[in-house]
Amino acid sequence: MSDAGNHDLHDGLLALACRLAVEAGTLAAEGRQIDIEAGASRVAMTAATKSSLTDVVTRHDRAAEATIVDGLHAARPDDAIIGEEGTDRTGTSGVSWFIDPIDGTTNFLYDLPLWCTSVGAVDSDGTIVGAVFIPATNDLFAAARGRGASRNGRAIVASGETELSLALVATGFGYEPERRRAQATRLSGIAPLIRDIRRTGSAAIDLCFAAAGIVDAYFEENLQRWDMTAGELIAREAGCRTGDFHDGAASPEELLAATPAVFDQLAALLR
Ligand code: LIP
Repeated sequence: MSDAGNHDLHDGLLALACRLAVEAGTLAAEGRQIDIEAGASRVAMTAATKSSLTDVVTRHDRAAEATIVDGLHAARPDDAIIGEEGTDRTGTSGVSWFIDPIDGTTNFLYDLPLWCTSVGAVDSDGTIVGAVFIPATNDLFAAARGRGASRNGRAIVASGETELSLALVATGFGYEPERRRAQATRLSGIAPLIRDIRRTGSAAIDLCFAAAGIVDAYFEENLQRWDMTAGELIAREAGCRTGDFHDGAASPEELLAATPAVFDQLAALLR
């Protein structure tokens, strides 16, 4: 395909990702508000649990995923779609979508504002486009491969922090108790060496905050591809260096996104 053809294709994919992230996030936010006004308890909002009793699914997760899947299928019926709430459609186009209808589900359940909808598309060369929408702040983060990253249409760049001791670092924890114990133990060794820790509860938001320089770095392990696909591209296109902790590529198993000057220092601590 010509460069112009690729550019047009990526424009279309980005517009689709942004539109569906906003539609699904808005639907989930409106649904949550209805539950609040009806006095629904957190138990009543919980439709199921997954890896542990704290890894919950609400009916809004499922409704938001259905909105995205229907929109993707209508616009691009030959694409593959993988979603956190069970969507697993194969495709023939070479484009695959990874969607997290509500990233930060615990925050959503507790009516804490830091949750988002994340929609990303990949091909054989990696992530093509990514869109992350935060309904509580009406922030839309977006990026297309090789074309920079934006927040509400304005270009964003990673922080220029060069000192690890001054770096504000976001991270997260898994749902399984023993994994959380190990993550907290390692964090106790890192915390004295950096400015401070932030734990938002959403990998996609952490990655967008790194992209916008709101934090200087973010790391986490044992994610899912839908947690990170859109946000990792946004962070990278904004100038973050991304990778694992061992000089390899970013992966759900090990993900580090940081302003380049502190990446190696933080990776060394994580190893
Ligand atoms: C969340 C991740 C977050 C992690 C949480 C949880 P979910 O995803 O985005 O980074 O620390 O434990 O896994 O479950 O809200 O979609």
